[in-house]
Amino acid sequence: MPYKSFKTSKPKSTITILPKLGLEERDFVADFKRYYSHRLGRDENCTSPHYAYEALSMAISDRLIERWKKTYNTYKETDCKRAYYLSMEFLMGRTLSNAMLNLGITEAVEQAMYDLGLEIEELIESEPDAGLGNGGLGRLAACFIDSCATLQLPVTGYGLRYEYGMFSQDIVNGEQVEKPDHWLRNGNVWEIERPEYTHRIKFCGRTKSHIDEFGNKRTSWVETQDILAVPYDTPIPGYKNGTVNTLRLWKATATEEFNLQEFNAGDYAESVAAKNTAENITMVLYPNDANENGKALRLRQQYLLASASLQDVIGSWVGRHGNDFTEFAAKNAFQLNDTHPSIAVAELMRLLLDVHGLVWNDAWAITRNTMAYTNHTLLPEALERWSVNLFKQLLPRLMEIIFDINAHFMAEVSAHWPGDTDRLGRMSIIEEGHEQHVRMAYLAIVGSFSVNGVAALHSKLLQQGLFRDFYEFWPGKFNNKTNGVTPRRWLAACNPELAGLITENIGNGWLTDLSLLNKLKPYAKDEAFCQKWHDIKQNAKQKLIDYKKLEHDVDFNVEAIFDVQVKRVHEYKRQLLNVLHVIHLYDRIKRGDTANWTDRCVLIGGKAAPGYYMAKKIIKLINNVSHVINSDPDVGKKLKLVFLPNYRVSAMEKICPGADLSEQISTAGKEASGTGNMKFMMNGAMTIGTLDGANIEIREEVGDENFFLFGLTEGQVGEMSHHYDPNGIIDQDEDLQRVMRLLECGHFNQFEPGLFDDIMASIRSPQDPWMTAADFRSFIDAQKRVEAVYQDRKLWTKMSILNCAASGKFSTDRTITDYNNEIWKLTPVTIDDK
Ligand code: 26Q
Repeated sequence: MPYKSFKTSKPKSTITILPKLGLEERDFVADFKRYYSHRLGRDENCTSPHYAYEALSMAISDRLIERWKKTYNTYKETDCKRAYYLSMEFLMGRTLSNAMLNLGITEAVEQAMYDLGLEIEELIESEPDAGLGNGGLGRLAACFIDSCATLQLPVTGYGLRYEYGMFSQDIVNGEQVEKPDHWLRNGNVWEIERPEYTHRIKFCGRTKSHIDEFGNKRTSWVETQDILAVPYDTPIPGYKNGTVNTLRLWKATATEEFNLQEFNAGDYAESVAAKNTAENITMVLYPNDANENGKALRLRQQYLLASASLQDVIGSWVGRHGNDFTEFAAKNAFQLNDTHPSIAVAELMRLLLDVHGLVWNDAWAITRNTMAYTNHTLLPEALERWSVNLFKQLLPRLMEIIFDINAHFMAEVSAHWPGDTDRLGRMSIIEEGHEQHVRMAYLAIVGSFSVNGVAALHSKLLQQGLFRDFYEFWPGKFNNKTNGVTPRRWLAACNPELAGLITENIGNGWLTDLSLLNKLKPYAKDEAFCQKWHDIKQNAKQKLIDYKKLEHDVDFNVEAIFDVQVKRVHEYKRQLLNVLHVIHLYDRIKRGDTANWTDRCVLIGGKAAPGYYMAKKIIKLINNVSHVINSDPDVGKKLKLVFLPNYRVSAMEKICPGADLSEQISTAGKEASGTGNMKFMMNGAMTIGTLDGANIEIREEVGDENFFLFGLTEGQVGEMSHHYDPNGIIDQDEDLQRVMRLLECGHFNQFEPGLFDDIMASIRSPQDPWMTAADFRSFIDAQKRVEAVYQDRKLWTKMSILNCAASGKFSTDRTITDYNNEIWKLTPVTIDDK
């Protein structure tokens, strides 16, 4: 009977078949109104821009999710090779304007908000930064996933959903005060919780072995204390191409039975506390702080990321291929963002051996053919080491596997260099000593098919220094991938005026092929174009002043050179050298040595790790010097020094368009790459810098005549360290003597005696690894060359244009193309965006 069959057989679900959402002004007006009124329950009496921001974001998120689903299904159907970017940090910043730009709806949305009587700028500003990273390494991960989506590459970002991001920085009496950053307080409209993809993560317990039916030793990890990893997904749109990739961040939660066990034992309070311990794991982002090294909670975080992400990938593999892993390495690649997720090497072995029953050699071949490791530092003190005792207690099964990996590896080394026990000791993943430690970088190198540095010099120094033995063993494993930044956020979105002028003249191809900026070169000779360029730069400087006026009472002068150094505060980055220059200029003014003077505004911003004593002192010094200079009537508009509090992604978006001079003044050989240098260059700033990190490549691209070079080379630094005599240098240099005298007589700490003694001692120490005194003279001279050029406005503008024109190499589209061609080897997947 037709009637009956109609009632019993369920029709195929059509619940997700929807007409495509419109992208016109009226569509955004309608959707905005519905969300604002019916979802958020607000009306015209609500004055907070936050809800308007939410309503607009929900409307835009709908458009992302449509394309997201399509991308997801296309990847599944094509069964393409995939890559996964494993990172403890994704420093995403704000999402709204980036989503508008990449969907190509900026104009329609701006019109819609205008129609509604709303100020779009106000909505954009009410979004908190997603500050889930410390600095360069975290922001690089964010730029990378933008480029992967733009290049239509099937790449997923895996990270942690910290409840508290990078602390927010207040300056109180010139000192840094940290405030927790509860960025999720008002919810996050861009993420979707997916509890159905939760994974179980084991900790502690013990291991138990037996021999299986084939005579293989099998191990299980038992009596563990488990927690759950719940994924939250954020859509990552490509630039106008219909691709929307995924950033999947894990949140730790307690298991039900974990609580129940305690509860049954009659201790209710203990059970709630246990839940807390579990949820603590993803509570807070660790600041990049030597004092935080070796903390058990950090190791728990790292393991949670590695285990949850690998279980996720393997789970979906087994869903498609069953327990057949023969093609796994051909279809999957994991990029490890520094050693932070490198426990993944051992965890992949554990999953393949203990959970999926593979034998050692097969599991090891798969691991070694899927993992790739990126190093981001040359500072030996920054290399991660974990105490073997802590490891054994927290992750006993992983520790066993690492010992086994090391035993196999030591056998390989012995076979290659028979009898070379020194080398075995140097290369061992286990560092011997008073206490044994696991060297995570070595684990990462041994377990990967690719090891790269992040700029040409850095990669070369890794091969010749830190990883020399490994390079001799496996020269083919080592390669360079010079960093970049996404030109969508760092030019198109943050500097629409400059972007508009560029597009007007050379078309819009540069947005996805930044090398096309070289078409700007001939315009450096075009007077009308130069005038427009200059006006836009001056406007951006004025906007920066207006933005900062809110916080400062300093009288800025747009005609002055805007000299900017923004980055984490670290001795090797030498904010101190910058301050010495400022004190020198101040001293000249006070002495009346101001013939042919160039006005200058020096802006310095950045956070110090909470436990980094010297970095905090440097911040205090900057603020004290700033106070003295800015309130001295003799100085007037000739010189200003301002410390910009709470430097972060959204601050850089306002700062880089308005910078004339970019300070990249690290001690040569210490800055792996730098990426702020690239953002400034793209926005037409000139660089004053040492031959360090990517500065070298920036100078190569733009030409020596368009770069202000100073300082010792990496080789000279190494050479000089054996006989470094800062006091001799100071005695020989009248200017430096005067600067030191001002510092030493307490001119900048009149009511705080002794405050800067440690800073002065560091400059005068023959052991000063940063060699600040050594580069002083050369820095001052380079700054004089800066001033001479700045006084020739036409020449400066020409050089500014040429810097932007030569910045094409520093797009992450180029970087990711290199990662893909040389490491991942993925095929781009076109998403039908009709
Ligand atoms: C380590 C142990 C415990 C807690 C935190 C950490 C930790 C966290 C973050 C250690 C290092 C970092 C971040 C390092 C970083 O940002 N490095 C920078 O990476 C950039 C991208 O490659 C480079 O451009 C910079 O030169 C490099 O300093």
